[in-house]
Amino acid sequence: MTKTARAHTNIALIKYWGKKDATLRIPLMSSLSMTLDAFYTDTSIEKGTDTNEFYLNDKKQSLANSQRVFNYIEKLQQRFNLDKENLVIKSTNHVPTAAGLASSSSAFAALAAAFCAYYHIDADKTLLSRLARIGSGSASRSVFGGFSIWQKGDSDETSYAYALDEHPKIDLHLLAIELNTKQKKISSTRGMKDAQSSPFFKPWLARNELELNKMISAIKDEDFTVLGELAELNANEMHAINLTAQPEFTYFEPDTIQAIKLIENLRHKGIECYYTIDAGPNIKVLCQLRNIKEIIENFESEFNNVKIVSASFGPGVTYLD
Ligand code: 2P0
Repeated sequence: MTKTARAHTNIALIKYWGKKDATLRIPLMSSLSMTLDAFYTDTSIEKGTDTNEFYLNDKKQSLANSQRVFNYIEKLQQRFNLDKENLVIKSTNHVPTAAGLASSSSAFAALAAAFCAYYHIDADKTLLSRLARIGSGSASRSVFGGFSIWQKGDSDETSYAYALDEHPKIDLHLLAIELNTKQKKISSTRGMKDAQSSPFFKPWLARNELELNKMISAIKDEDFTVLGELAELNANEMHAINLTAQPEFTYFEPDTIQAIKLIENLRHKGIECYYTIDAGPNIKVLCQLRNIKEIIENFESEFNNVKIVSASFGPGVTYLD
């Protein structure tokens, strides 16, 4: 009996960048994201034999590369008082390498859902979000489509995502721009821990509720300008904190700055677009349908061999068998 689930990646417009409890992945702030149609992970679980096996994109993974997955599975087996058993887990990432998007959000949302299906656990979406959160914080939001909010809560029971609007009408598109394929040097888990040494971390945290509420209003009002300006500000706040951590670090590369300048120039020319940046050097452009073509042309003429993938709203978790 094989059970398969699909989850899409999400991009945070109000970022999660700090944990209150690292084991349970309880965040210090609430976050809000857009689930993306273009990028997803399919994960199946079936009964194993002598050992656990993990395949990623049809390639059997080493023990070391499988550890995070099976540590997570073991945690869930314990939580539901299930006997420890060997499983074969197969994941296919439909996240083009060109996207420069992390796949842990879709990966752990799909894995949590496949786990529940395999063990016949009747998990509602709130429980599914809590279970996905334990695998990777951002995965809690990928349980839902459209816009979702991960309310920080203060315990395993109260820290989960919910849907703000699964079928948004706002004209909002994301262009994932691959500028720099270098492996990131600092994992998100590490980066968000180190960022807390910045003198600006606490002031940023104090702004979380205000920024979240403003973003919710922008979405309800379908106000692309407010949404874009605030998403850009929030991303820059996160990166400013990294730059002021002790010791400082940054995910920016020279190409990142050049891309920021290009977006500023496009705005001066009247092409409205904004950027957001996660734990890596690549930029994601937020724009409206009518400007996609021109923005892509501008990036292609400024950067050699740039790869660009366009996305809009995707659905929440689905079960494939
Ligand atoms: C986010 N990021 O809200 C933020 C913004 C990256 C920058 O969540 O440690 O893989 O597994 O809970 O979810 C990426 O970090 O971190 C992330 P863990 P995760 O999307």
